[in-house]
Amino acid sequence: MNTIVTGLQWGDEGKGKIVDYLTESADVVVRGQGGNNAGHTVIARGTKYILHLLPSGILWDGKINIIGNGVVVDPVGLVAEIERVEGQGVSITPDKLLISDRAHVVLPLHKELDAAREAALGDRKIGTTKRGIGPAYADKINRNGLRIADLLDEAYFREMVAHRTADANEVLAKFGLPTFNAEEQADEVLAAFARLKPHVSNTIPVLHKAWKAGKIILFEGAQGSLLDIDFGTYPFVTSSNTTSGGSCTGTGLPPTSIQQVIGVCKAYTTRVGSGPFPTADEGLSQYLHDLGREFGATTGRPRGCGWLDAVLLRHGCMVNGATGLAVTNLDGLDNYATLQICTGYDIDGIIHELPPADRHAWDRAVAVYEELPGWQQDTTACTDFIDLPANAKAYLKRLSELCDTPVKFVGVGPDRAQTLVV
Ligand code: 2SA
Ligand code: GDP
Ligand code: MG
Repeated sequence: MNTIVTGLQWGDEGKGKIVDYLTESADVVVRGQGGNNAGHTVIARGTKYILHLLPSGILWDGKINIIGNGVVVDPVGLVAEIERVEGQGVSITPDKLLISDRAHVVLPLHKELDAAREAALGDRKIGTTKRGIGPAYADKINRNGLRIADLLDEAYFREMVAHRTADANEVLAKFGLPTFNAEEQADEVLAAFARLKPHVSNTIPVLHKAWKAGKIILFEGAQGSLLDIDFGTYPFVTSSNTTSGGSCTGTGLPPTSIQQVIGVCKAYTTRVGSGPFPTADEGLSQYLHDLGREFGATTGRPRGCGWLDAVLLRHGCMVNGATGLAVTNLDGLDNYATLQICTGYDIDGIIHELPPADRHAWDRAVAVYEELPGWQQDTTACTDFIDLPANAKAYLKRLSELCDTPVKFVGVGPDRAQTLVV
């Protein structure tokens, strides 16, 4: 079955781990949105890999990994990532990694504009990863972006970078920030592109051929549903459609090619960056940070942590059309005597089962909780769903009921092997 793996919260649900796990029985893994803002962690055979632009199927031999048209690619960042992952013993050859010639390019100036805008916003900042994602997508929509195909024509690329740099320099000068030299910028990107060029092609027919031949395709989502530009906690979102629809527009494969959507969520909730977070809990954050968990895989920022929020999951399952759930990090709750699940938001005395659109309503939303008993047992050594403590199974059952979607996988540790099939 061709399957979309998508995040149901604010990113970092463990999508990388689930994609890596499912890759064993897949042929092709494709990313359709986001850029190197993503940080997908995979731990396999004792080695930890952090992937930003490389699809998480890259760790398996004999699989095709595709960076689709909907992704924004920072050529300099991607080359650094390839070199780092190759240094960990993974081969990255042109038959194993394909890059769409329609993907947009993140230029060094996009990163600078991202940082400048965040600084200008002050305490209203989005809390971006400063990887230039917003400005690159803004250029795409504004129809003055550069695509990977444009890098194949060096003279044209240089000319366009000169135009784009002149515009960006006006903005940077206004903020009193250092401006860019167009030639140096083009040189840097073109030098990186020399390493990437053998991987570039029209990836649409490659995907269609695989589909028609009955090969198994996995769509790897980045970020999460509440960071979606349309369905998230706008304006505290990323700049792409992170939900399942983005997998089609971002790859060129149509909805009719997909049979399954796995929504990934943690057994609790995390968020990094600014914006509302009704179930945030200082005690749970401290507890998980003390265990060395929940630090950003791209920036190292500590993630805020809180109780499971069924309002988010309900919305996420709905807009993604989730056919099943992968609940990760169940082991993070192993030591708690009592657990809370948020079943609704109280906004001005009215209970809401779905997230509001009004950004000020979010600020007034008070989580309404249901209490469940913890299991207070180590689950990390469980190798079968059946062996989970009864209270852990009851917690998963309640989670599933609240968002009307069956649990298909459970994570009890970060390693590939710590994945239970229900
Ligand atoms: P951006 O950089 O423009 O996409 O930021 C906009 C918002 O999207 C959030 N965002 C993320 N949230 C969670 N994880 C992400 N990836 C990294 C990770 C994050 C890190 O895997 O840990 O290392 O800090 C990610 N990427 C974007 C971001 O926090 C803003 O709220
Ligand atoms: P992604 O962006 O959705 O791929 O998730 P990240 O890799 O950014 O963050 C998820 C974090 O949780 C990483 O540190 C993973 O290694 C870790 N992780 C994933 N699943 C599990 C699990 O079931 N248990 C534990 N303890 N850690 C997990
Ligand atoms: Mg992540």
